[in-house]
Amino acid sequence: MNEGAWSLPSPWREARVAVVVPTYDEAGNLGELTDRVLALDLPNLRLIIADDDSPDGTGALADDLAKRANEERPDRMVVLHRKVKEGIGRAHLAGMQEALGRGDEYVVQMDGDLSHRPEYIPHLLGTILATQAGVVIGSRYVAGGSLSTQWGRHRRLLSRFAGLYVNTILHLSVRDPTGGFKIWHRDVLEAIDLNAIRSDGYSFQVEMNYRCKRLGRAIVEMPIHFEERNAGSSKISFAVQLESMLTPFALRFGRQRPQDARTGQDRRAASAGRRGGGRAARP
Ligand SMILES: Nc1nc2c(ncn2[C@@H]2O[C@H](COP(=O)(O)OP(=O)(O)OP(=O)(O)O)[C@@H](O)[C@H]2O)c(=O)[nH]1
Ligand SMILES: [Mg+2]
Repeated sequence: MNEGAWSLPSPWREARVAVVVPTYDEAGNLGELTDRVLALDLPNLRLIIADDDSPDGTGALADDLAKRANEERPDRMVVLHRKVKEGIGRAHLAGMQEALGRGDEYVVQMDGDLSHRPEYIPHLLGTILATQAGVVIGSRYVAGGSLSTQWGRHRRLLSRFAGLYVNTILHLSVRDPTGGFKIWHRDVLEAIDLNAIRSDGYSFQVEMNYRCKRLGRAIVEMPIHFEERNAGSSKISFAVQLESMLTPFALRFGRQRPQDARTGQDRRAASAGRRGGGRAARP
């Protein structure tokens, strides 16, 4: 068993949880990550790796690890081999769709560089089960949360600014809206219409929070300690940063998708009902 990780009581520990990890050149981290995730006391956990044909051989390594894991239980570890590097958002979407297709009830998303401690996964699951939130975010910026001491002043400021920027435009009221360690209820992922997500890169995190809030589902934050990446290097490019700057505007002021328009109509009908003139008044 995984030292330092929670054991949840039954029936929570038997929940069907998929852990989706997008990887691009994470060969130096994947072995340890897989060991730590599969050592958790969650017997129905499935690990899904979404690799974009990493030049360092992460995909082949993942296949070897999966072969071993699946001797214990079939499909305990699934590897998606994607042909081109399309961004972390697209890789997450592929992993989420795989999880939904396999009937998993909760979907965790985490990075493959060990910045996100796998031992928090039972905490995330316990929190979503206890609160019935749509999504629980492992947050660096709520009380009890913390950042690696290796993060310099510039990086801390940038991260804080990004959070402020996103909250100002989208009114999310989330302390860590750009955080990437989360757990979702499958019903929210089904309601969101994953095919309509516009983000390719890191703005995926923000867009998903926004969609969740538009559905009227709660976003809950749980404190985590965020580590510096273990091995390898960051994949954040200028194009990805630009997308992160523009996406909040596109979400807030861009053309609404049919799903959002419906939500808007429902809201208008409900407020007309409250004023007494509508036919949508509820008992
Ligand atoms: N499949 C896939 N994974 C990606 C892509 N871009 C990033 N990733 C993975 O997404 C996760 C987060 O990427 P990082 O480069 O660590 O980004 P970050 O954590 O914001 O940056 P650092 O703090 O510098 O590590 C890692 O597991 C990456 O391997 C991509 O285009 N495709
Ligand atoms: Mg990272």
